[in-house]
Amino acid sequence: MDEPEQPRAWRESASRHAVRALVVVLVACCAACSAREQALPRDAGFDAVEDAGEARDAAHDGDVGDDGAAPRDGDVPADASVDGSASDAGSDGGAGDGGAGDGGVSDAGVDAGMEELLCPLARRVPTGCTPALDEGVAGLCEGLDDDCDGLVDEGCPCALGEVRPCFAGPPGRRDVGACTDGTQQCEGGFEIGMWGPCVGGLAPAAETCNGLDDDCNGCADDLVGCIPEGACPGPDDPRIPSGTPFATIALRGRDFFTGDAARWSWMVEGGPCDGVLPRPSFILADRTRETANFVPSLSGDYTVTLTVETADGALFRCVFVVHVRGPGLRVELCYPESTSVDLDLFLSAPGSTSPWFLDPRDKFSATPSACGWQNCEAILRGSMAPGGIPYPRADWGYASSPLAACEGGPLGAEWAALGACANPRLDIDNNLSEGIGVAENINIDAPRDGERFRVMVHNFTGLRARPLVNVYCEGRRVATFGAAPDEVPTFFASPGGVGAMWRVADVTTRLDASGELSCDVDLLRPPWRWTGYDVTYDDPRF
Ligand SMILES: [Ca+2]
Ligand SMILES: [Ca+2]
Ligand SMILES: [Ca+2]
Ligand SMILES: [Ca+2]
Repeated sequence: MDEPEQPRAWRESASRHAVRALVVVLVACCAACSAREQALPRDAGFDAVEDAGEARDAAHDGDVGDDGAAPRDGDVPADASVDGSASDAGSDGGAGDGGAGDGGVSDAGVDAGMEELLCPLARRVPTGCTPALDEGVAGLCEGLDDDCDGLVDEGCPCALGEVRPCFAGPPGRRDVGACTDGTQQCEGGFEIGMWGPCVGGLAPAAETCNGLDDDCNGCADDLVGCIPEGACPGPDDPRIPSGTPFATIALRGRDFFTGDAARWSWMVEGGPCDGVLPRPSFILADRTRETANFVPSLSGDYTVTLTVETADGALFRCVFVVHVRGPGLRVELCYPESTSVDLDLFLSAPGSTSPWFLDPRDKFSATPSACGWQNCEAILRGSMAPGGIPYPRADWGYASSPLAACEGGPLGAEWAALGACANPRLDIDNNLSEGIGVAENINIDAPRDGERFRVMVHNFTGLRARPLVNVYCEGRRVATFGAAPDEVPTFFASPGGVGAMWRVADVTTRLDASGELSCDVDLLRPPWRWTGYDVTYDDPRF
């Protein structure tokens, strides 16, 4: 539901004629200092990048301005007052602000004088904001912030742990310009959860001179005097690289900036495990060079920021999202205590209901019917009883994947010695010797239709830990369990027995007629209960 555009005459006022002179002065000034107008100001230095980042963060936090762009702070140069942000608020009618409320009469006059020049009314994209409402009551539970109050799907019920796409800006601006979806997860602890904040992706942000429509109003670089020295990519731009875990992704600055560069700077932000792990889940090499090399270890969305300090001291900035997609089903575990506590991830064989341990008193007697450290890594370890039969490799009838799917990982040399990547496989093992502070994951590159897998996390070392589990289906995160505020409350092992087990969820894979994979994920509750996680101590049951 788009609000009607206000007629131009509506904004005319007596004072407008007085400020027209000011507009002329501003335009003249801007033409005379083009370098400063073409990008963020020199004196702001790289701090301006931080400010811009904060503005974008603010948009993610739901603090959406009247026109849907992130709010500006005091460091933004004077010319910002005539860019698309304030101006299109007036013409859109804003998000219910009546159109003339912000900035006062003289601002409105300046904006009105410039806006048609910078972004003609016919091209401006309406915000699509509805009047304030409860989106749950209204049944508007579609991943959009319909009423532009900064909350996506407030009041809408969901299944705890579910993750889905969302857009953190005004609905009309979705997929316009730089704008692209992020994700939100269902939180709340009870049987019926509520949608959490929409994070990642790109919401409308302050317009900068970079060839891209940053505030997603329909006009790129609607700034006075802007002549961009490059072109940042929108979400579907073929210049945005994509990739798979462990493959090196080249981030080429020259694909985006063509002017004279004094300094290059790259920054990458990862997914939920990067908020938990003591070190990044990716490598970013050559981060101050024209071409940086980025090696992710996990699937998911990574937000990349390129900042170029131009030869004349201005800043040119691009922000875009790189999608890293490992195929099939991927389950990953990460936890903040990963440098001092050894948790292990297990995935049951399709349809299995076997107890997780052969001997209820032996925490190293994991069942051979589940995939874990004992039978799913490149090198197999342990035996089913002290001095007994070694574990055979988990073989659930899947073909192996080409070596390229795993040889870039921490156990790449071991997989290379085997000649292929097994399925299922545990390709990153967090342990307290060779793998400290990393995520742990189990992959099945080509699961079949209708298979059900149970995910379990084992704490055998005793100390308390706060595990977080992500489920990816064809490279898209579809569920996250154990993230704040829904952390596993008590997860420490007793000294004897098999320790603590968290039965996280059952994942059922679905293949449609075209072979496209989807996954149903069902959170597991304790038997006969509707709340809490299914955590046991010294109980090996499935
Ligand atoms: Ca809302
Ligand atoms: Ca909604
Ligand atoms: Ca714009
Ligand atoms: Ca721009």
